[in-house]
Amino acid sequence: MKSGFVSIIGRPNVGKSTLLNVIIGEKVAITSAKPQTTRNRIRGVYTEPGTERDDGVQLVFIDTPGIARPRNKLGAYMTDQALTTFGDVDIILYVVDEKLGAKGGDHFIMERLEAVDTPKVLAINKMDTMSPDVYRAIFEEYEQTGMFREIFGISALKGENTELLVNTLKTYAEEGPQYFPGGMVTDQPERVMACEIVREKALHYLNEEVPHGIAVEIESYEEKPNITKISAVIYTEKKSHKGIVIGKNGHTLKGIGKSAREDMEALFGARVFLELWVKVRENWRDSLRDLTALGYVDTDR
Ligand SMILES: Nc1nc2c(ncn2[C@@H]2O[C@H](COP(=O)(O)OP(=O)(O)OP(=O)(O)O)[C@@H](O)[C@H]2O)c(=O)[nH]1
Ligand SMILES: [Mg+2]
Repeated sequence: MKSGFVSIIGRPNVGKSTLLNVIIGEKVAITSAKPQTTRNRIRGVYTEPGTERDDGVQLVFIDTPGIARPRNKLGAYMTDQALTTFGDVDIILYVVDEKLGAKGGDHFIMERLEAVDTPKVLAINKMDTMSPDVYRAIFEEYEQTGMFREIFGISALKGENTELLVNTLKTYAEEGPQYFPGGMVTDQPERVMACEIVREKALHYLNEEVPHGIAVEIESYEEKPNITKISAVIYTEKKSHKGIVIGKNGHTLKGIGKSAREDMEALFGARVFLELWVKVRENWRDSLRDLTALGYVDTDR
């Protein structure tokens, strides 16, 4: 068996989680049009069984939160989740969607990348939105840095060139153990996936600063023979946000609940009864105690 770890890193909203999902062929990470969607490291496992002639390959991809200047303790945790993978993986896959320096943060990331010996591969994503001239300008700029073993233009959304990217990453895998069983696509438990699905729908239904202050916690999770009963709490960081999440006549909360339930039923292959509550947890993003309770502390290091 050949195996390797690949960390997917970059600024917020460049399409890292969308890329992970297309590589794995299943939705293991939530995505949204709003930046700072991913908050934890998410492992997605790509396995190709061996044949009589070829070795099998397993690539463990680690999707990470977008690297940005932290504004609170949650932000610091998120950026740390990404940066601490740099020295621990076999390949760093840096995803960009604009010219170097178009947004603050790229130079910071490049400096950090330069400081580690880990091989780096660049993916210029969202090619479907770029003219060939724009693409070429981005390509040349990054190529001149001499930091990347390979540079790919891809569209994660359309699945363009992603197979070629994976085939190249496979060549970096080395003789090693199979870390996860063949059929396993992620190590996230269903409870965690359920929280993430609710958060994704909240990101979709809510605007401005409200969705970024949302956290979701499972209160009870009961698997019965023909239905899974899930009760979850949506926390807001301000009192005024609670009413916004509920919406007029409970409309917003109903919408979040309905679409979350539909996604859970598809993912778990079971009927789901989902109950959602909204509670206030003031300024939880800056409270170490709340962050610990909500799973935003490092446990696997
Ligand atoms: N047009 C286009 N949009 C894309 C592409 N890849 C991702 N997107 C969109 O970009 C937005 C952000 O995608 P995500 O996958 O959530 O981005 P991310 O890098 O994981 O973001 P964070 O988790 O916030 O760091 C979503 O609206 C995606 O649909 C692409 O190849 N083309
Ligand atoms: Mg993401």
